[in-house]
Amino acid sequence: MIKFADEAVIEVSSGKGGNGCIAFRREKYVPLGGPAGGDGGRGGDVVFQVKKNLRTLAHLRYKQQFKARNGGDGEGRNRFGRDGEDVVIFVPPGTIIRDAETGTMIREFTTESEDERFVFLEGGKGGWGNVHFKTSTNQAPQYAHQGKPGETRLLSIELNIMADIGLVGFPNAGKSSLLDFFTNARPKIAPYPFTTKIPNLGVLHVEQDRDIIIADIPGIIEGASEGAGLGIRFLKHIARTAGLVFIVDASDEESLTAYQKLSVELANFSKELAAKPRILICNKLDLEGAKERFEQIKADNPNETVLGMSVFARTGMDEVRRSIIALVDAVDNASEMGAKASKKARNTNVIAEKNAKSDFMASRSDCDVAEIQYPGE
Ligand SMILES: Nc1nc2c(ncn2[C@@H]2O[C@H](COP(=O)(O)OP(=O)(O)OP(=O)(O)O)[C@@H](O)[C@H]2O)c(=O)[nH]1
Ligand SMILES: [Mg+2]
Repeated sequence: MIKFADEAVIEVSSGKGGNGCIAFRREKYVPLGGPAGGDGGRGGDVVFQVKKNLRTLAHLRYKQQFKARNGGDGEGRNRFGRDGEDVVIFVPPGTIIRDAETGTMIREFTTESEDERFVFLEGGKGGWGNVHFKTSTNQAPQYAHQGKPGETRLLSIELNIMADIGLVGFPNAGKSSLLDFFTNARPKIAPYPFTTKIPNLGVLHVEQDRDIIIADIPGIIEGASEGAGLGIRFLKHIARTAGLVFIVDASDEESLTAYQKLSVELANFSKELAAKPRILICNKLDLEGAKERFEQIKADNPNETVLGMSVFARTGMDEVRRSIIALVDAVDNASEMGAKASKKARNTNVIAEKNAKSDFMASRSDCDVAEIQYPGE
């Protein structure tokens, strides 16, 4: 499976507790009012919470400092200070939090449950106001406690990213072109087969807090399951995607049989992979004869979702985008309805597979294997 480590280093601080107050009652007809200084409020906590639609740590790379609010100071007339607001940091399932200095693991989020709140740093306690210090010998205490300070820690956050969608097609069909169009990845694209030699990952940004990761793998050819071409060893890297997008080059006569041939190779490799939900895209509709072949392929595959596009002419792209999102949504909804579809397995396996040996496991430090370029980097 394609995965690579996404990383971010962030500084988090809990809030300082508010100071206790020194005050006395000053009221008409109460000649010697006692102490009336209220307590300081608690500082805010540093809290981590899983958000399952988040797929990368990009949001932690834009903002790197997270501070909870300080508690308010106590006031006269026994009024307590306000509690400081917590800072909540959202992370995708599969995130691992470590102490940046020692590397010690603090927490891993293995499930998709969004209910779990992990309070990492508690805010400082508020100080007592002078009302607490009244004794029989000291009726007018002139002191109160300071609030306790908050804490600041440097954390390194890691995530192994896995693809939601795998692209499958013969060489030269336009898989990398599709990745280039829809995502932030900039794979090599060239008019000859086997341009892509190692998998590429890209992030399709759907909406705030919602990303879909697309994996572009090297082209498959007939006989791949017996070792032809680059072989199908790359297919294992899309084994846990939600769905597959098949792409055929409709300008080529071979496209009429490409889908069936690809399906056979896939099924020979893994029944599970072959059973994944899929859509079929006929690309290069700008070229001669392509539209006719597209119609033919649609007619030949009445049970499949068959779409046409031209990455060059930018036609059909909106529908392709919608269908890719719908493919992931369908699997997510199925898993939410208790069907235990693959998404859950994908995410719970993030950690389990972290140490699994993979010839294409990569980290951002060897990004030529699998790279996410963040806009603006
Ligand atoms: N005319 C036309 N050419 C296209 C279109 N989409 C991609 N191409 C071209 O087709 C060639 C192959 O595109 P790639 O995206 O590299 O194809 P690929 O499927 O990634 O190929 P491999 O990596 O070799 O498996 C490139 O020269 C592209 O510019 C299209 O819509 N119309
Ligand atoms: Mg390619």
